[in-house]
Amino acid sequence: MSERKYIVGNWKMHGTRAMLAEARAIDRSAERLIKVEVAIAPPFTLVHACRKEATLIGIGGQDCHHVEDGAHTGDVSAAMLKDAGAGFVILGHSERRANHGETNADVKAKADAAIAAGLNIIVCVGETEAERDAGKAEAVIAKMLAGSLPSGGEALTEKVTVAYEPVWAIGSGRTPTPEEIVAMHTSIRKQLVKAYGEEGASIRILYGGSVNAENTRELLADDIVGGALVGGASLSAESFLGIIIAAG
Ligand code: G2H
Repeated sequence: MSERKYIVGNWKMHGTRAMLAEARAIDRSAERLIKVEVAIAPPFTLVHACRKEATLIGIGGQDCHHVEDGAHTGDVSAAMLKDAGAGFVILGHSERRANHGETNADVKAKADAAIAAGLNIIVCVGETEAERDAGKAEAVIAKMLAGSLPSGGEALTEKVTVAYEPVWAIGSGRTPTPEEIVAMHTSIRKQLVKAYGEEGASIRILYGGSVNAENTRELLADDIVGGALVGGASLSAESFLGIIIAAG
């Protein structure tokens, strides 16, 4: 692995203030791990506290609304996340798409709002098992990307990261083979160049789905895999640091 990998912990709906100790421990160790860029996305309620506890790693949100403020009970805007100390936001995670009916158009609107608010974005895409079995995975991902990426062209490329998370690999303990990951990342790279021109070649593409300390080295071995979006194994500093060390 020659490039600096980007390892992002997605805490999902896990964590009360007791979890701040994990953020602090990750942050202290991340200082020594200069070969790896590290970030965590805690629940909204912990974004500000994590930003205060952890000064070296990136802190982000897991979703945002597409308007800045208004009568949207229960929602949080990109500007609010930014104000709380977030530097990025994860958008279009398959759990948002499945549980909240988010469409590609919704994700794109959120992406545009996040960029306008000064946040970087991680746009998630992934096929279901049925789509993969039907040989449609690459076409499905291409459509998701075309519909979900923000407007604005190549000036945005350093603000955008794509996470490839096959739905069937999420929290299941199953992963694609390294060859399957490289094939999909290569396909995504082509789509990014199509969308953004040559600048699209520099957009980071992460793999996500059942990443752990044992499989990180193998799954991230190819340079085209820019890092990992990690769920369950990011919830303790010990297991997350195992992944960070393996990625470096
Ligand atoms: C995929 C991933 C993090 P996990 O959702 O985004 O979760 O590593 O638990 O499969």
